[in-house]
This record gives sequence, C-alpha cells and structure tokens, in this order.
Amino acid sequence: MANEMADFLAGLRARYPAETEFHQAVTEVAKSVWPFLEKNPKYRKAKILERIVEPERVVLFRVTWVDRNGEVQINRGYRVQMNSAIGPYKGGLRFHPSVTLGMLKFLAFEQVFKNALTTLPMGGGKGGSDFDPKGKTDEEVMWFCQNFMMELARHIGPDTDVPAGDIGVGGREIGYLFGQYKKLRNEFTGVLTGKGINWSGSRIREEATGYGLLYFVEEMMRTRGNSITGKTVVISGSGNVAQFAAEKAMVLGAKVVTLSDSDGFAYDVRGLDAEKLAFLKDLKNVRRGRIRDFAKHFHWQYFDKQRPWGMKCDVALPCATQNEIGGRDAEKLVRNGCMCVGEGANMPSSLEAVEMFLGHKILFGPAKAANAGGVSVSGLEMSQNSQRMQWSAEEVDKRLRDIMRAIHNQCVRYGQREGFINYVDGANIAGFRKVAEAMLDQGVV
Ligand code: NDP
Ligand code: 2IT
Repeated sequence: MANEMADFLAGLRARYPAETEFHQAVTEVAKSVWPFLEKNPKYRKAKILERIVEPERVVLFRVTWVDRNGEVQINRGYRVQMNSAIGPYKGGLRFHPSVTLGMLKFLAFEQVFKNALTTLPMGGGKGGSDFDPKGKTDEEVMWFCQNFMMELARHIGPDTDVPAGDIGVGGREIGYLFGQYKKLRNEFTGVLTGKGINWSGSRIREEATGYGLLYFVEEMMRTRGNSITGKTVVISGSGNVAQFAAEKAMVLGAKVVTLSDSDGFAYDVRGLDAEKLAFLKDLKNVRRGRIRDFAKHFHWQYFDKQRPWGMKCDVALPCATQNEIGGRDAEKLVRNGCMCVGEGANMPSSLEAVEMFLGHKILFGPAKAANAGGVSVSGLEMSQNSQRMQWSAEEVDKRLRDIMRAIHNQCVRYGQREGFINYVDGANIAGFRKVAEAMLDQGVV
C-alpha cells in the first residue's frame, strides 16, 4: 500500500513539479483515503483518485487594463474547473500577487471535498489573478474586474460555474464583476455569490465563514464536554473570515487576544470588544488600513513581521492564508496548552503542523470541514436566486448551524478512532466517498 501511494504521489510531482501547494493538499487527502480505497477496490479499479487530481478544465487568460497613470498593465487570470460530479463548479476567486496555477489547483482540489461535505449539490472550482488590489484606487479595481470578467464570462454561468470571493475579493470586487457579467450577457442571474443584499445576495453570506467556523469549533469542544465560553482565542488575519470569527467568538463569551495581517500581529491580554471590532471593520473594509494602525489606536502590543502562534491560548483560529502555521509554530501552540485549532483559512497548517496536532490528539478541525460555512451559504444564495426569494437572517443562520453540525457528524462517522476523532481523516473520507460514488455512477467521463 505504502509503495503504491508513494508511486502515485511521485507521479503527480513529476507531472507538475512546480505545484508544491497542490502536492501538499493531495498528499494529505491520499494519506487519509488510501486505507479506504484498499477496502473498496471499486474506487481503485475506476481510478477515482487518479481522475480526481486532474482538473476537468483549466482556463488561463491574459487580463490587460490601463492604470490611473495611463500605463498599460498585464495580469494573468485563471479558472480551475476541478470537478463537477455532484454539481456545477463552485468556489472563490483570489486576487493576490502570489497567485499561480499551482496555488489555485490546491484550492480547487480542497474545494471539491469541502463542497461535498456541505450536503449541498456543488462541484469544486477556484480562480483568480496575480492582480494586487492593495494600493489601487476603486476605479483601478473596477477596471481590472471588468477586464477580468470580459474573458471569464465565457466560461461561467449559474448552472455551469459560480465563482465567489476569497483573499482580495470581497463585496466591492463581486459588485464590479457582477455588473460586467450582466452587461455582457444581458442576464440578471445568480452567476456569482457574495452579492450585495439589495441585488439578490444572501443574508449572512458575509458572516458565514467566520460564524460557521465557530459553530464547528463549538461542536468539537462539545465532544469533550467543553465549550468556547471563557476561552482565550488567538486569531490570525483581519479580513472577512477573521472579522466574523472574532465577532462570533466574542458573542459566545470567548476572549480574542490577537489579530494580524501580512505585516505583523496585534496583541492585548484584555481582548477585543464590540467598539474595537467596529473600528477594525471600518479600518480594513473601508479605509483599507493596516493592523499596526489598529494596534496604535488602541495601544495593543504590535509585533512586526511575526505571527501570533507564540501567544498563550486555549483555541487557535488561523484565518489568513496557507501554511501560516509551521511545525515549530504548532509545537509552541501545543506546549502552551492550546486544546483546539479550527482552520478558517485554507490549508493554514503545514503537513508537519497537522502531524503535531494529531499526534497530541488536540481537537483539530481541518479547513475543508471547519471553514465550509462560507461556501455553504453561497449554496444557499444559489437556492434563493433560483427561487427568486430572499430568506431572513434567522433562516439562513439556522441552516448554516444545521449544515455545520451535519459536517461535524460526517467527520465523526468516518474519523472516529479509539478515544479520539481524527477530523482530517473524517473530512477527507466523507468528502471523497460522496464525489467518488457520483463519479462511478456517471461513468468514465
Ligand atoms: P481577506 O482578503 O478578506 O483577508 C485576508 C487576510 O489574510 C488579511 O488580513 C491579509 O493580510 C491576510 N493575508 C493574506 N495573505 C497573506 C499572506 N500571504 N501572509 C500573511 N497574511 C496574509 O480574505 P478572507 O478573509 O476571505 O480569506 C482568508 C482565508 O480564508 C483564505 O485562506 C481563504 O481562502 C479562506 N476562506 C475564505 C472564505 C470566504 O468566504 N471569504 C471561505 C473559506 C475560506 P493583508 O491585508 O496584509 O494581505
Ligand atoms: O474557500 C472557500 O470556500 C471560499 N472562498 C468560498 C467559496 C464560495 O463559493 O463561496
């Protein structure tokens, strides 16, 4: 078994030598599902794993636009349509200078399993560009979005592929992208999610990833007769996911002592409160400032160029980006008594960090389960768009809670080990099984 899996992974690395994040994501899934494959030879025979790692389609295109100084700018645009076995491709768009095809393949691959766990009929995809929205004017962002959509529009649609936000793509960008799609197609459809509430968006979509993360963390804590109330929480990031994770953690009676961005992190032992959170949202979403400005304003300690994992906490919620917790960071967390890690970001823990958490049997909620609340409410936005209805915040929030509980149940079902729930195995096997069954039913396509 070990040899066969090693050969499979070596083949992948040889085919796509530069795509290190993609190798990492596939390695984690392969380790979890291999024993399951051995027990179910039908999946091996149909080469499901070999098929699932190859995108059904990749679109790569040039995006040209003119900046505020009249200079011509060139960016690369992508959409990875990974798997449509259980529904139309669904997944976010990332605008960040670090974006490469390999990064988007890792994200699209993760999305396939995550979406399968949500209980909703959505396939997996991801896209984006190496465009950097930081330091750009609103007009420049609009010009870029319009030119990006000029090409993307040919490849997406409400029954084909439904993009949403991710790093660098929030309400502002979704608005510009939607406006351009509508103009090109002369169609008002649910082709994107994360839309504004006045133009057919869903209530609670903005909050969904962060809120869902906390609902999942509460489910994990409950398995040990514990709760997040009264706990000290370390959060990384200060964007969409971090803001609403912090908000829900506070509502549930936890103390949030850190926030960060790519420059550094802010810390205060007394923790966040409603006034500081309101300031943070305005700073990050409207004024587009930095976390050091937040620290300065409220006299929090600021740690330049550092990550928050050395601070003592009960619960850690990485909500910024991939591989932000390395093996040594994980060791610090465990040594300081951290009992639970919930991944708000996608693949924030390196393979070494995951091993460390599992080895110490702390509660570890992997991204594809723990942060699935965002895409779940995106799925609910698609349902509302098809019905031409908008549900109340209470209705959407209740469905989100139910979905996060259902995801937790699937993790327990497939990840229960003696005296310990391995949520990594649970999420990977449950997600894989659903997609694999659909692929078997639909033949070799
Ligand atoms: P935002 O763009 O709103 O915020 C991103 C945050 O992470 C910012 O604070 C940003 O800091 C920080 N960050 C980004 N890149 C890096 C980096 N390379 N190193 C250090 N910090 C970084 O994005 P989201 O909050 O939407 O996304 C955060 C994570 O959550 C991502 O991994 C995303 O894939 C994942 N996710 C998002 C969902 C959603 O619905 N939005 C759903 C599920 C997962 P700075 O401003 O300095 O760049
Ligand atoms: O990683 C993710 O799940 C997202 N960025 C959200 C995707 C979506 O379609 O809402």
